Amino acid sequence: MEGKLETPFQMENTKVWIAGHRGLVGGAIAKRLSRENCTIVTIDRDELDLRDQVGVKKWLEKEKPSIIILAAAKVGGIVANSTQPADFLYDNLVIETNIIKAAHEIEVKKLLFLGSSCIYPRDAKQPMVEEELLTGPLEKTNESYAIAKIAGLKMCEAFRTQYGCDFISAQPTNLYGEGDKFDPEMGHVIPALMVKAHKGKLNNYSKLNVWGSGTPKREFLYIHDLADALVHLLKNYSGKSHINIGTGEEFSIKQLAEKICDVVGFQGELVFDTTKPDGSPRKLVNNSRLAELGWNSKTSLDEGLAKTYKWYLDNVS
Ligand code: GFB
Repeated sequence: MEGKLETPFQMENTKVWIAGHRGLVGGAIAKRLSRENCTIVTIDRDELDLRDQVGVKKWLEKEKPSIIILAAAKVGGIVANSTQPADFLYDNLVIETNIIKAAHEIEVKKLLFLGSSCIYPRDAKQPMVEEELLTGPLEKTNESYAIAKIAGLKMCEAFRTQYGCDFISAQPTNLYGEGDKFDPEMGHVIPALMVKAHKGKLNNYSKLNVWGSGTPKREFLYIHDLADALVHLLKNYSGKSHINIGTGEEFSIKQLAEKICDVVGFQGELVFDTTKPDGSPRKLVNNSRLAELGWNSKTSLDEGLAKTYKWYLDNVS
């Protein structure tokens, strides 16, 4: 396979910058990297705004990490994406542009850019192989986010082609887990439904409001599986193509809502609010390339949901 390394890339004694360490993805990567013999560097948002080009360059020139994991992004669920398209496009484009360009200038050894399965066309053939990129129109509800992520992965490709930089990109499916944003309006479906079901249980509500028709299908990847896959990619891959990361399993939103009610212990009825958008009908990725590199996901949705709810109870509710 193109890009598969015969000798693994050495992470031992390297300095790794996790851009976005406070987020769902960045937090899980920090935890996973604590098992590698490397030094992690981070900087908080109030000390460095990643949209500030000069500030990013100065910080990188001072720290000189040899690896960058670009997990910083403006993210949110379907309503956040469709109501704030300017912020999703601008913030994400400028963050990735600043970091990727400066990474080249300070000659980092390796950079890993995080994208999302929403880069693929709305009606892409399922499960979506990497070559489905740019073969058709995008899903409208997250077009801005997708365009920014496509630009980021193309930037990694372009810096590799023109300057020989070892920049790779990963496109994970819908993520969830400890450290997520449990916001019922702006969050993704799992944390949003968990909060709603939890409040419903506490208040003895008879109904749970589920957005859309309940028929769209999604592939959900547990955040600690993602972090493990990213470290695997860093060590074993150095190619031009982006790489999908998923579980190979999809569930309808109705099935997901039922599972969340079970985990939470909410016994009311599901009510589907079709005034809210469904988004893409399906977003299942083909994981063959990642499997060829030797990685498969481990955590079932049931297990991941139980761990996530426990974390929510201990840390948020
Ligand atoms: O997770 P989600 O917001 O994002 O929604 P997308 C997934 C599905 O769950 C949609 C339904 O069909 C929603 O209508 N849903 C049901 C809900 N109830 C709820 C609820 O209470 N909250 C939310 N949020 N959804 C995202 C993109 O799309 O995919 C992101 O917006 C990112 O940018 C991510 O790319 C991977 O899967 O539709």
